[in-house]
Amino acid sequence: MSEALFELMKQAVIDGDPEAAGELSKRAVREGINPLEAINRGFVPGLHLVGEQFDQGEMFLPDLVLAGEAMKAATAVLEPEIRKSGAARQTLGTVLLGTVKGDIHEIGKTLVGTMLSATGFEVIDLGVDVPFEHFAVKAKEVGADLVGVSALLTTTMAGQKDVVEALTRHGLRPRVKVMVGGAPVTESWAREIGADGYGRDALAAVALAKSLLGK
Ligand code: B12
Repeated sequence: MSEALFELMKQAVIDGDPEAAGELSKRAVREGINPLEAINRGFVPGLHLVGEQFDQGEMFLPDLVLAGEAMKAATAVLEPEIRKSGAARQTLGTVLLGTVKGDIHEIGKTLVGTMLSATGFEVIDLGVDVPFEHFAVKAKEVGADLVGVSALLTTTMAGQKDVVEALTRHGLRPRVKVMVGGAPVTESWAREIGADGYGRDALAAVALAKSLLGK
């Protein structure tokens, strides 16, 4: 039964229909469907399809924008549910999160933040288009244990390296750990830039954060 709902969710993103995406999310909550599963198996496949079609010149920027709006309408309903389900209440550590300078993709980064806080981390989200130095200044200010850096564009990935370097310049490495993620990012890229780890998705990010902080 959830399969049919997941298919409607995918279609709502493809159609760029925030209203339908919001309604379908509410329906998922009513029907007791796991909110992360609704995101990952319902809405995200729609975004992947839109991304592919955009890449192939079959969809255009307005389609991408509307797909993003539909996804945000869905996460506005589902992310609070994920947070509610967070059982752990002790703080596992402080995580500073942001998308690198020049990059305004926020959906994946925000989802990672939601999952981390549902697990028991204190999450400080710096938002998108964050200057490299700002990661370091803030990490010092809040006493972050871990910095998570998101990049969705091949052109902005290099900014993750700049963040690692800024943290080093501020004398925060290796005490403050760094994890990176985003669609074009890989394990080998993480190693190459001297980050401590790479997370493929929000669940992997939680596992990685726990292991980096020895939890
Ligand atoms: C929605 C979207 C947009 C929306 C973003 C809306 C928003 N508020 O975030 C808008 C319309 C703004 C947009 C703009 C652009 N976009 Co865009 N966009 C997408 C799209 C379709 C989906 C991204 C998304 O939200 N995915 C869903 C989330 C859940 O997945 P995710 O982001 O990958 O995050 C997961 C993991 O990567 C990981 N993760 C993410 N961050 C982190 C961080 C850490 C620390 C860890 C551990 C893990 C982690 O966990 C997340 C959760 O599971 C992708 C296609 C794609 N398949 O990725 C293109 C895509 C990323 N965009 C692309 C492009 C080209 C652009 C533009 C340059 C288009 C243009 N000509 O203007 C602009 C760039 C603007 C800018 N300066 O940033 C290209 C990038 C190509 C490339 N190789 O660089 C893609 C791949 C589309 C394509 N196939 O061509 N985009």
